[in-house]
Amino acid sequence: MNEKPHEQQLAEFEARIARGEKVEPGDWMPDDYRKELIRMISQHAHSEIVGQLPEGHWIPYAPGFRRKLTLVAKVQDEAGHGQLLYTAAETLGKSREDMMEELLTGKAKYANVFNYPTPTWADVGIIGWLVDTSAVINQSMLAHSSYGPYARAMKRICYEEAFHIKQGYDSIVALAKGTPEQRAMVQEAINRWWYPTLMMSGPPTKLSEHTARSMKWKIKTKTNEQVRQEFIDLIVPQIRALGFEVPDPNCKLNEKTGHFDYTQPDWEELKRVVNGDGPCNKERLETRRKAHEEGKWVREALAVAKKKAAA
Ligand code: BYC
Repeated sequence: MNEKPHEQQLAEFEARIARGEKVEPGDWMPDDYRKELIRMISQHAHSEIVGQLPEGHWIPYAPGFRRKLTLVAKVQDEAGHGQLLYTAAETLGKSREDMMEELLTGKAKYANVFNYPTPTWADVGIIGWLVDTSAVINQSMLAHSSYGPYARAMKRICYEEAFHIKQGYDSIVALAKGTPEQRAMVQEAINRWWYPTLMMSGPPTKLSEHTARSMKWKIKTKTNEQVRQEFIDLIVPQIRALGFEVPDPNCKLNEKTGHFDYTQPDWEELKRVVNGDGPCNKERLETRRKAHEEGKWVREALAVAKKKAAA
């Protein structure tokens, strides 16, 4: 048992963080650090498994065998990411059952973007291209997080997500080379996803409750705005290179800053959507509840096997 006074433990913990050391599961950590990580990692895990649904919906309708195979593989990867992240959160003392309960009862948050519909095949490509690009920029930052299991999970996840971007981009390029109707379908999907994707990086610092604390302990190493700006600076030239438009008349390269200016998303919409009132929240949770119910026999079988092994 560690008998050191709390102040000393905290000072030693913060000195380790300042030296760039990783914090590991059995190490002493402040309660707020643990809580902050559980909140963020469990939300992230939920985002992965709810994030399977908008694209998963298109698996039966994917145009052709190769596109279907790639989409199946991508959607399966997201389940694997959820698995890694739930395990990382468990190392902090939160049970998977509790996390699942919070998701299925609507108490937990997950990424705003997955509460929007995917009415056309182009939406699937746009998720891979835009949403996954935004995710990778954020997650490459989180790969330097001070908590070892989270940082290591991010490395693996970013590797796979980078491939998902290619999958999305490739299907968009195919549509971009297609008929005027196919190009119009892409432009409409860009219009639908632009602002939700900008919201994905989180609200600006003045509205962000957690950024200051997360950055102090290097859970995050960049603000939400920094991550969003990196995304915009990378994606705007790509969108324009394919001959599509960014649906924001204020989106222009600012010669002074070297970055693109842009119109802020509607932060009230983000609040509504992440608190359960988006276009697809009910449908997404319903689908997850059904999947959870259908997987009950697997959990029961595993529990019996575990009990037998322990006997
Ligand atoms: N969506 O103080 P703030 C993927 C919440 S999945 C939902 O700035 P923070 C993929 C926030 O949680 C990858 N909620 O918070 C999967 C907080 O609420 P609580 C998803 C949001 O944590 C399948 C409140 O608003 N990535 O790539 O400093 C298929 C105040 O916000 C959002 C991650 O999960 C949002 N966009 O920053 C395809 C990355 N924004 O907890 C692709 C990990 C804010 O106080 N998470 N909120 O009730 C993060 O990096 C950060 O948690 C956020 C928010 C940037 C999202």
